[in-house]
Amino acid sequence: MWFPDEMLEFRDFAQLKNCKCDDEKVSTTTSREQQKTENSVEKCYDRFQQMQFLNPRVAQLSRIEHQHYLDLMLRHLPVNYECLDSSRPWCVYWILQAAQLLSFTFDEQTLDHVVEFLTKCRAPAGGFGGGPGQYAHLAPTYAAVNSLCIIGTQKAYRAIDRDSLVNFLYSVRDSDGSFRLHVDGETDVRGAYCAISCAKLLNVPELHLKNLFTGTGDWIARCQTYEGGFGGAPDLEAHGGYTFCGIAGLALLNEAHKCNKKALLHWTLSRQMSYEGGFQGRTNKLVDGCYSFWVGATIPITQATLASTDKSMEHTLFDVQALQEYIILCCQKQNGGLIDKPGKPQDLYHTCYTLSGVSIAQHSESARFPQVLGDTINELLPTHPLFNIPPKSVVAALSYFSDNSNND
Ligand code: FPP
Ligand code: K
Ligand code: ZN
Repeated sequence: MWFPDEMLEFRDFAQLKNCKCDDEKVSTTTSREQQKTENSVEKCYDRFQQMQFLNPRVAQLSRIEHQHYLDLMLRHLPVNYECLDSSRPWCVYWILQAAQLLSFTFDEQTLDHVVEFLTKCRAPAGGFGGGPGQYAHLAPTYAAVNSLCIIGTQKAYRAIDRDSLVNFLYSVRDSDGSFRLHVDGETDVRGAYCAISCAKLLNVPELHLKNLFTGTGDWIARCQTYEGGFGGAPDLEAHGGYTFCGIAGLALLNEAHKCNKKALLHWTLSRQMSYEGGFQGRTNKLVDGCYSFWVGATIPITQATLASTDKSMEHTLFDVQALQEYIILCCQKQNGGLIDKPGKPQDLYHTCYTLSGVSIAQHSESARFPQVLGDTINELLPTHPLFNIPPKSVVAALSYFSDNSNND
């Protein structure tokens, strides 16, 4: 139990203005974009300072509106989602994960329909495709497995054919331990992470884990760059999305020692923007709400791998208050859904990953109570930083798929 007087208060935004970008009198496209973004964020912070006593709702997460948005989207996607036709299990996952963070549950019949839909996405030779009849691909396989484990019913677990899924994982593994996203497809660290995450969550037997992931930790470690973050593949630019995949993959394999953890921590902490409070995805780029999770989760994961040797790792090293300020004051749409940055439209991906990041910020502190900013209504349920599904769903899946169960 925690107490309201231990809640985090919003900072003094007037004072914060000193942290705005200084282009040192050299105006470039990058510095102009940065200033434009800071100005749009400043408007949100100014509005909050003017309104907070008149309308306390400006400091609140609009739970009802977000729930309504997610509910509507699960039933009917608007036509502009056509470009995500090969990512339909992702849409399902983003909705289910965001809803559970808000403690919003769908009725049983709806969830049964979701399970039936994901079953249709299953490929005959194992794994899931992006829609019914599509080829198996590691990304929708990860999204489908996570979705079914969030649903967590017998029906949902039975919709995962673990044996054929393992065969699919072998079919996309290369001899150096890297993974292609699909047969004959491209190789990047998303592939390795999705494969590892599915295999670990489904409690795949040790012998398969050994055969599937021999060399994978070394391959992932090769994706770490001189900056400290990870690129999509060896010799590519460090980026928050791939950095999450890299360290989460290594942590799940218990091979985090293969990368430079101190350099990684330094790089991730440097991604938090001094004025905006949210994270950027790479050096010299703009703040974006989705990195609240990709970078936000990387920090406690990396700290946990350092924890046994370093006392200072007991406290979250990023500014969990500033991150929540950015999401609550700058990334909510009035009619529901969350966004990348002010001026952008809401979408499911950003709704999932902004809320997931806020949950990480609130719960990763080893304090007795969650670090909730502003109003008690802003408290979200926790998420497992390595899988990004509820911790209780991880425990339940591991138990259902334990070796001695008769599910195969
Ligand atoms: C750059 O976009 C983004 C990428 C190159 C990919 C990022 C990767 C992820 C988000 C991870 C995906 C993870 C899984 C598990 C599938 P951009 O140039 O539009 O954005 P930026 O300016 O913020 O870099
Ligand atoms: K972006
Ligand atoms: Zn984004």
